[in-house]
Amino acid sequence: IKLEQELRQALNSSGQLMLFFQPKVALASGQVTGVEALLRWHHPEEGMLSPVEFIPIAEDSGLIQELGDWVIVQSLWQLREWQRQDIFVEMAINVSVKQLLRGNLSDRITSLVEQMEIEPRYVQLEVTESHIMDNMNRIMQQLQTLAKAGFSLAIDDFGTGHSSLARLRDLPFKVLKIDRSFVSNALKESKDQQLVAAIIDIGHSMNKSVIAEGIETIEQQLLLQSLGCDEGQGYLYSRPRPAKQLLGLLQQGK
Ligand code: G
Ligand code: G
Ligand code: NA
Ligand code: MN
Repeated sequence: IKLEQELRQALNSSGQLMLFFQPKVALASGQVTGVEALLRWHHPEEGMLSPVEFIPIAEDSGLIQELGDWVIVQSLWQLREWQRQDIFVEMAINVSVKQLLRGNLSDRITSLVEQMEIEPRYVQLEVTESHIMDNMNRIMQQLQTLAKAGFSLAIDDFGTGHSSLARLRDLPFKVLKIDRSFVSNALKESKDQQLVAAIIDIGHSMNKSVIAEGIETIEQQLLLQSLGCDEGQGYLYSRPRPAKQLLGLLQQGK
């Protein structure tokens, strides 16, 4: 309850909530293709809190709607700032299934990108696999509306949920993100390596682009490259950082 009240206050005051951004790179060229926005809460007493500590509280209390809106507005604002500096990358925003179930996400985000003069194809929404199948019908409808409006959709933490492959094929996801637990084990266990190879092939056979998260070493990068993975994300390229600290990296490829 205390954390919930404090989160409510954080939303109404300035400076406590902030977004960090982590680059995604094309494995073939090394070019930065996009960034993922990752929420941070600088709590006055507890210090920096990870979203895993407060997103569940936000989801249970309903605050996730307001918090999710804050994240969307801030990340679109940053995307527009970069575009003004002639930096065109995709902005990936994590959305909770609770935000999708509310039902008007597509309308709200569409009106925001219109106001800000951002093309929706630069905006990617990441939805965690494990929560999708629980509410399949309503979520399917929301995802289709978002895809029709031109947004790009990614299925996050793939491999940790229990998706039906038939359903997965029919959902309008453009991108499949392999959960980082598989990436970190791929070099240690040949079974995990085979699993990663299989996930990449499944993704491609469904016409999806595949990104591996949690790449920390050159060896992991080389392995994923050799398996035909399209993109990578992880500490090898950059930790999540404030926008200012990423400017150099984003300008490099230009
Ligand atoms: O760096 P990391 O600690 O940022 O993120 C931990 C988890 O929190 C990840 O599963 C990530 O997807 C999730 N997360 C980060 N930012 C957001 C956000 O803005 N909204 C939601 N719903 N989840 C987020
Ligand atoms: O669930 P989601 O995939 O959105 O989570 C992203 C999480 O992974 C964030 O907590 C982010 O800080 C973390 N992360 C990003 N890159 C790496 C990495 O290379 N190694 C590890 N261990 N964590 C990472
Ligand atoms: Na994510
Ligand atoms: Mn993930």
